[in-house]
Amino acid sequence: MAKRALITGITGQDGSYLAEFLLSRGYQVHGIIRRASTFNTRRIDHIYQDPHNPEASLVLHYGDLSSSEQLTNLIYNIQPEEIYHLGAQSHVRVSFEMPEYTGNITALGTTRLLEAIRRSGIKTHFYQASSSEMFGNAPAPQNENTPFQPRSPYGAAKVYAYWITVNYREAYRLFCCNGVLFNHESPRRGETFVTRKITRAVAHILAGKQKKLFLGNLESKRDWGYAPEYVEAMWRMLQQERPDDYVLGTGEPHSVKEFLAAAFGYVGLDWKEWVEMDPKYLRPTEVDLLIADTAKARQKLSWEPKIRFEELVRIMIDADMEAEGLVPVGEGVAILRSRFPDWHQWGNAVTLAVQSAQGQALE
Ligand code: NAP
Ligand code: G4F
Repeated sequence: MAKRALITGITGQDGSYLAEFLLSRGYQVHGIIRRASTFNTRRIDHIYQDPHNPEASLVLHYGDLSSSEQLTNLIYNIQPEEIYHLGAQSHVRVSFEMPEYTGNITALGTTRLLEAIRRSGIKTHFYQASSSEMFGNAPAPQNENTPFQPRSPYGAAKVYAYWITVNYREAYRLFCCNGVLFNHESPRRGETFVTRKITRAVAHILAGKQKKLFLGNLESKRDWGYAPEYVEAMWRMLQQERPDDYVLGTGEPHSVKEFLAAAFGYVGLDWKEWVEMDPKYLRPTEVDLLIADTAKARQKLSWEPKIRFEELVRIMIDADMEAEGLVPVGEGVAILRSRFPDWHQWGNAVTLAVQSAQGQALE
C-alpha cells in the first residue's frame, strides 16, 4: 500500500515541489485547495490526475484553513501517515494590512489541524511550516536555540503556530516537527515577493513591457536558497525516529541591492537605471538581517543546500525570460558556444555580447 500524505498549501510554491517529490517516492498525495472562481492550480497542473481514475496518486480536495469542520472530515477520511502543513497567508507586507486574517489563517489554521489530528486519534507525522521571520530582530546567525523576536503580524502568527506545534508534541505525544525555513525561492515563487518581482521585471524590461521597477527597502539582507532543495528536508524531518525542530538555510546573507545587481547584471543592465523607490513597499517594522546556522540539519538530516545565490538568480531569470519568449541567457551562450568551437578563447566577450545585445534590444 502506498503511503498517504496530506499537503495544505499544495497550490503554493513549496506545496507544488513537495507534491512532485512525494509522488516520485511512490506516495499517494492528497492536497487541499481553495475554492476560487477561476483555476488556481497553475503550479500543479503538470501533475494533475483525472479524479475518475481510482488509481490516481494525486487527489485534490476543497478546503480552507478557516474551517475546522472540513479539516477534521478530511483528516478522518484520508487517514494520512504524513501531514505537511504549508498553507498560510504568507506575505509579510500584506500581514500589516490584514493582521486579523493573518492570525486566523497562519496561526489558528495550525491549531485547527492539530486539534483535528488529536480528535481523530490517527497516528500521523505532522510538519509545521515555521519561518525565519519569527527571529525578527534576534542577532544573526540564528539557529534552533535563538529566541524569537517577531517584527510583523505574520511573524507573530508563525511564532504562535510554532509553539502550539511544540505544545501538541509535549501534551499529546503527537509526532510534530517545526521546519524553521529561511527564504527559499524558485521560478514558482509568488510574483509579489522581492526576488521574483525583480527577475520578472528584468524579463518584462527586456520584452519591452515594463519601464520601471518600484521597490521598498533595498538594504535588508536575506538568506536565499532554492525551494526544491528545501522540500526534501521537510520529508526527511518526518522520517526521523523522534520529532524535533530544525533550521534550514544556506548560511549566506545577501541584500536586496545585491540581488538587483546580480539579476540585472546577468543580462547586461545596470539596475540603477531601472529601479525606483516607492514608500508603499516599506514595512512599519523591518527584519534587517537573517542568516541561518544549519549545523543541526546538516548533522541530523544530512541536508546541505547545493544551489547558491548566483545560480539561484540565473535559474529565476532564465525561467522568466523563457516565459516571455526570450532566449534565456544561459541557452544563448550555449548556442554561440556550439557555433564557435574556439569560443573558450573569447568566452567572456561572447557572454557580454549576448547580454549587451539583449540590453540594446531595448533601445
Ligand atoms: P505560498 O506560495 O504563498 O503558498 C501558500 C499556500 O497556502 C497556497 O497554496 C495558498 O492557496 C494556501 N492558502 C492560503 N490561505 C489559505 C486558506 N485560507 N486556506 C487554505 N489554503 C490557503 O507560500 P510558500 O512560499 O509555498 O510557503 C509555504 C509555507 O512555508 C507557508 O506557510 C509560508 O508561510 C512558509 N514559509 C515560506 C518560506 C519561503 O521563503 N517561501 C520561508 C519560511 C516559511 P492559494 O494558492 O489558493 O493562494
Ligand atoms: O520577498 P519578501 O517579501 O520576503 P520576506 O518578507 O523575507 O518573507 C518571505 O520569507 C519569510 C522567511 O523569512 C517567509 F516566512 C515569508 O512567508 C516570505 O516567504 O521581502 C524580502 C525583503 C524585505 O526586507 C522587504 O522589505 O525585500 C524587501 N523589499 C524591498 N522591496 C520588498 C520590496 N519586498 C517585497 N515583497 N516587495 C518589494 O517591493
